Amino acid sequence: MSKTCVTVCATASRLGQQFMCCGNYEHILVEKRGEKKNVGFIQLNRPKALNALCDGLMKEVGQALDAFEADGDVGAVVITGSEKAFAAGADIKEMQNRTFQECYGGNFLAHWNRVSTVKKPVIAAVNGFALGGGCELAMMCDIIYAGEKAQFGQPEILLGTIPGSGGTQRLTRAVGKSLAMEMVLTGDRIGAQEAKQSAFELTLAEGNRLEKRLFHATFATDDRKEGMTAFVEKRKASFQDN
Ligand code: CO8
Repeated sequence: MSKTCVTVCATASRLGQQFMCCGNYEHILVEKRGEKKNVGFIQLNRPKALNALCDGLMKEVGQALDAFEADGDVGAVVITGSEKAFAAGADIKEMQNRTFQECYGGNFLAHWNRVSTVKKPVIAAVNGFALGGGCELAMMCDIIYAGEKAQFGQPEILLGTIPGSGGTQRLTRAVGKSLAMEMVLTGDRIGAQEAKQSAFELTLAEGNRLEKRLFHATFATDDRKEGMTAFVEKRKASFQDN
């Protein structure tokens, strides 16, 4: 199965709209769909935070994936968000006051990549914002179906940090080094059409581990703290290069 094949598809919005509430989850909606109930369906459901990925949400996604992986009736899994946001990134408010020691010592994000280890095909149905960890979550899936209004981006630089779960690695393989560097260094977003045009297939190497440690290292800087605090306080960040 190829990684990060981007397909522009109007069905993404339909997938995002037609769900029923079930399961004992706080941050996601989970059900089995399709005529034969053989599609595992996970909808990120933190609408007020544009589906920002908090630790609890990612734990629940892992639990739902474990259940679908173990369910012999399920042949594939779909992960989606809302019309406005697939996910606007890792939860900045949750990360704002974390220290380097907490991130590094606790191996922050270690369990967040369960999606990439699922043996069954996982499809991301993306509409709206897929930013930071949201873009990374989509890229962990085997296939991305992107609605016309999907926007992919790695805006971590604007918060004084860097991608932490594959943004510098999978994005490079998905859209090529030049565009990936432009996106990571500017925080600029691309739409579904541009993502599709730029997408090509490459294998994933072991840059992810290094990236995670560098992500942790940004928590040792004042600028990372300032970037996230400025976001929460709704003001422009004043970076000091520290
Ligand atoms: N974390 C926490 N809350 C968020 C986030 C976020 N990432 N994004 C949006 N929200 C909240 C806002 O704070 C706001 O809440 P409130 O109403 O309480 O103030 C609410 O969602 C709505 O947001 P906005 O008012 O800002 O909505 P707009 O339509 O004006 O703007 C944007 C939408 C452009 C998406 C804007 O919200 C934004 O820029 N969000 C931040 C995007 C971002 O920087 N993402 C990267 C985060 S860092 C990261 O992802 C590190 C990755 C680590 C690995 C993860 C592995 C899976």
